[in-house]
This record gives sequence, structure tokens and C-alpha cells, in this order.
Amino acid sequence: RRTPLLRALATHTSPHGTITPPNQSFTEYVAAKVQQHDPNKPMLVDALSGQTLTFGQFAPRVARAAERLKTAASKPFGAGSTLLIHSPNCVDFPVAFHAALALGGVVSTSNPLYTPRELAHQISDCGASHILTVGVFHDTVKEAVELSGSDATIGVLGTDSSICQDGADGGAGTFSLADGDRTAIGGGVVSTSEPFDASSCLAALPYSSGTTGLPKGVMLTHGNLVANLEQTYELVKRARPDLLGDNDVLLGLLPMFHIYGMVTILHYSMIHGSTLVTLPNFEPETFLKAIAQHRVNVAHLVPPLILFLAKHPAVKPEMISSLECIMSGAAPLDAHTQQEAATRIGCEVVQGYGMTETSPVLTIDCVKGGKPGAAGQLVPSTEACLKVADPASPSGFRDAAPGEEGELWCKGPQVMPGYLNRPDATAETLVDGFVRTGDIATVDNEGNFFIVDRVKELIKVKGLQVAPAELEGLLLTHPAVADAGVVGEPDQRTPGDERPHAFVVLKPETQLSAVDVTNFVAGRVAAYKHIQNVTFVPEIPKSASGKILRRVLRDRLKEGSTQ
Ligand code: 4UU
Repeated sequence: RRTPLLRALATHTSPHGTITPPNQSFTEYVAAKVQQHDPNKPMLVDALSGQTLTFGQFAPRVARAAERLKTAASKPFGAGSTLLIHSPNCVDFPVAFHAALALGGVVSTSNPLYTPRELAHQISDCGASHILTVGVFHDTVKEAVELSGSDATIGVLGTDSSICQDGADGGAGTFSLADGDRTAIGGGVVSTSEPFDASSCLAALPYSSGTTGLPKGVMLTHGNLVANLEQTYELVKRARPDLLGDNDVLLGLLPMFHIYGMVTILHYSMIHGSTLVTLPNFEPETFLKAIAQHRVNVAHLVPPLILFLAKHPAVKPEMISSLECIMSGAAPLDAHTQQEAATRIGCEVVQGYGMTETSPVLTIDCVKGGKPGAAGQLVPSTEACLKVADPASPSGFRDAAPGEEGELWCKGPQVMPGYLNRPDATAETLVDGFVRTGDIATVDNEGNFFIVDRVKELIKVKGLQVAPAELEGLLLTHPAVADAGVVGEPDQRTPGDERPHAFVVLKPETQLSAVDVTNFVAGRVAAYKHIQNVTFVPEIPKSASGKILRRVLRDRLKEGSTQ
């Protein structure tokens, strides 16, 4: 009799109730919402080129792009096919995305700054049949396709021959989203002869290393994406209706290939009916100009960008006077920095928390003006518990006592069904329907969660993932390196941000400088993954089972001791 009560106490449910997401494809859901807004209103505006896509142009543009994907490409795209979008933010991004989904296929997204070898890994891993990129990255993509041995077809966005341009024959196309077969979880095809089930059809494959190892394809279903948009939108509607203005202008700076940019910024803006001002990269001048010129009032950012706005001498109050609300996510923002930033910028700063594996949103701070340091409350239909390792318990875990820190485990319709082709990693991450976040949290009496530490391997650089295992694997390919361990070193100038630090063991009779090590890595991975500091050590501390004791390495950095 006692067990159910204890279980009930240990599981936290959302204070914002539940939602019943419609059983629709993601594209059908988004297109129906988009259609409810003024067809002449700009939905996306490219801050650099001025290129605009209105709410009314969206559906016909998707229909045309789908037609071209299906017919113009050297091999037809359809159910079971995967489109890899390798592009900076642009107005064509959602068009290409939904054209692929409308045909029953799947979309994977990659960082356009990847080197050919990083991109080649994703091309083979996700099994991309088609790749869309922009002109400047065409050669990189071509090289990556060759490296991967794939026969993927490459197309170009943003040119006259682009699949996303309106054709000479007009853009009156309509598309039937319910028609056609779809891609099943893990590949294969779900036939239309079966009733549509959004939770069993695969839609997106963003990449995440999860709690350990190399980047993996995160299988997100149509149901996951629809649910998370409903959860986010409904939470704002119920708890912060003042944040649902009719004429909001949002900032599309964070990359659309990452889950934050893809769902919480791009698609949230589209369904809400806001105008999204997109930027292809961060450059102080264009960033400030975009905010001022378009009167951006809601900006989804990561902590280093918030610090830039709060502290950089180039930022003058009149440049950012339109800002009313800044949403911070993807990395920790401590209470002090949050409050100081809100005061200096002169607008509210609130946090959201989530991960790629949860489509992404798990919590949002609903306190008006922001609850300092809080990641927020659970979005509707989401459950969480805090787990502490306990060798005495049969499961190896016990629930945290009230007020005690524990690993956050979450459950809800936004949780992925698993990693692509990785049943082992899936089984480690999903337990009884709960996803293990690898984050340590506490919760207060009002259901506000605070993320206090990260216990998974992941390093976060400006909100983007850097997988230590990837850099370690790369370092081990150097002929002079006997062993290596990489951890995130807190960046003193930017609280919450990290930089990869390598501990390296050299082979006997070899010589290597720190610069040799950083250069070796720099030639092979995108800039944000570059090793910033190197410490040579006689050995890498490991557990009895051979796992790197990262905590020990991190503690050494904290102590400033390198031995
Ligand atoms: C401390 O970064 C993301 C998702 C970001 C996001 C989600 C919901 C931003 C706004 C929003 O509303 O996904 P990933 O997969 O790249 O990284 C996930 C990890 C988390 O497990 C956690 O360690 O990023 C860290 N993280 C945070 N940490 C994400 N948000 C926070 C946060 N505080 N607010």
C-alpha cells in the first residue's frame, strides 16, 4: 500500500495540466496553423538579403518544392527517403523541410560549418538519399558525399534553379498531406492503407551524442514534434498569455539545424503567426542591426549571446530598445547573470530547458519577469522524477528526497522513440518510458526545476554540442598520442559556456607541443569543436571498467592543478 503513494510523491507532473495533441502529420499541423494567419504577413525575413516568405506563400512553395524533389532529382524522393538539409538559416529552410515530409520522407539536419569528414559521417549514418545545401557549401558536400561512398543526390537552395523557388508556371500548387506512404521509425515504409499514426511515423533526425559516445540520429516522430509545439504554445497561453502578441517579431539567429532553432524558434514562430527575422550566422553588427531595423521584441538566445547584449560596449540601449522578452536555453544561465542581464538589457530574461531527445522542450520558466536561475516548470503532459544512484536498490536508483539533487528523468509525448539504428544507446537512455537527461536538478515547492550540474559526457560550446568521445577518437588517430581524455573547461569570461580541454598521454620517445595537438584537431572538425587547451599527463584516470573518470579531469581543471 505504501509503494504507490511514494511513487506518486516522487513523480512530478506538470502544474499546467495536459494537452491532447492532434493525430496529424507535422506538415499538416503546421500548414493548418500557418493558413490561419494573414497571407500577406511576412513569416520569414532574411535580415541580410531582405528575401521574404509570407504566410500565404508557404503552402504553394512547399507543394512546388515537393513536386521538384519528387520528379526533378535524378532519383525520386518519397517515403523511406531521407533529405539532409545542410544550410545556414534561410527562408527556404522550412520549405525544403516540409516538402520532404509532405512526400512521406524524413529530414536530417547538419551544421553547415562541418568539415567534409564530419558531414560524411552523418551522410552515411542517416542514410541520406538527397542533400540540399547552399552554393558556398556545395564543394564541401560533394567532397563529403565522395568520402562517405554514398550516392546521395545534391541540390542547391537559394538559386534560380533551386527547388524552393516559385516556378514560371505559378505557385498555386496545393498538396495533399494525408496522401502517400510515410517512413516508419527505424526506416522502412508505413503504408497509407493503414490508419495514420503520428507517433509511429518518423519525421526528423537531428543529431545528438546523448549521454555518451558519438553523435547519433535522434528519431523524432510527427507526433513528437506536434506534441512539443502544442505543449509550448499551450503553456504560454495558459501561464503567460501576455507573451502571445499578434505582432511579435522573433529572431531567427540560432541555427535551424539544431533542435532549439528548428522547433522552438522556427516552428513556434510559424504556428504563432510571428514574423521571424533570420540571420545565417552571428556577426555583432548584423545582429544588432537586425534587432533594431525589424524591431525584434522576442529573442530566443543562448547565454553567451545574452552576455554580449548585456556587456559588450558596442551595444547601445537604443539599438535593443524593442526587446521585451529574451528566452535563454541550451546551456545554464546562473541567477546572478540572468538578473544582471535583465537589468542591463532592460527586458525580461526567462529560461527554457530541454534536449534534442525531447523535441526539445521539457520546462519553461513561467514566472513573469523570470525566476532567477530557474529552468522552469514542466510543460503540459510531462512528468519528471529525480533519481539518485543507489547500489542497494534493485534498479540501482532511488528517488531523491524532497530538496535533494538528482538526475532528471522525464516522460511525455515529446520523448523520442530512440536513436537511429542504436538499440544499445536507446536502452541506456530510455528507462520505463523516461528519458535520462544526464542533467542534475533540484525542484522547489512550486515545481520550478533548477539545473545544477551536467553528469553526461557532453560539452556545450555556445549552446552547441561537442562530444568528447569524438575528439578523443580523433586524437587517438595521431601517431604520437597514446591516450586522451577531453572535458569541458568553464569559460571564465562567459559563465555557463565551455571550451574543450584535452588531457593527452604521449607515446614513449615522442614529442608533441600543445599547438601541434590543437592544430591537428583544428584541421579536422568545425571551429566550435576546436581544442582550446591541452594538458600532457602520464595517464588518463579510468574506472575499473575502463571508463574515463571525467569528474577527476574536471576537478583538476578547477584546482588549476595539472598533475
Ligand atoms: C542548463 O540545447 C538543447 C535544447 C535547448 C533548448 C530547449 C528548450 C532551448 C530552449 C528551450 O526552450 O538541446 P541539446 O540536445 O543540444 O542539449 C541538451 C542539453 C541538456 O541536457 C542540458 O545539459 O543542453 C543543456 N541545457 C541546459 N542546461 C539545455 N537547456 C539548458 C538550460 N540550463 N536552460
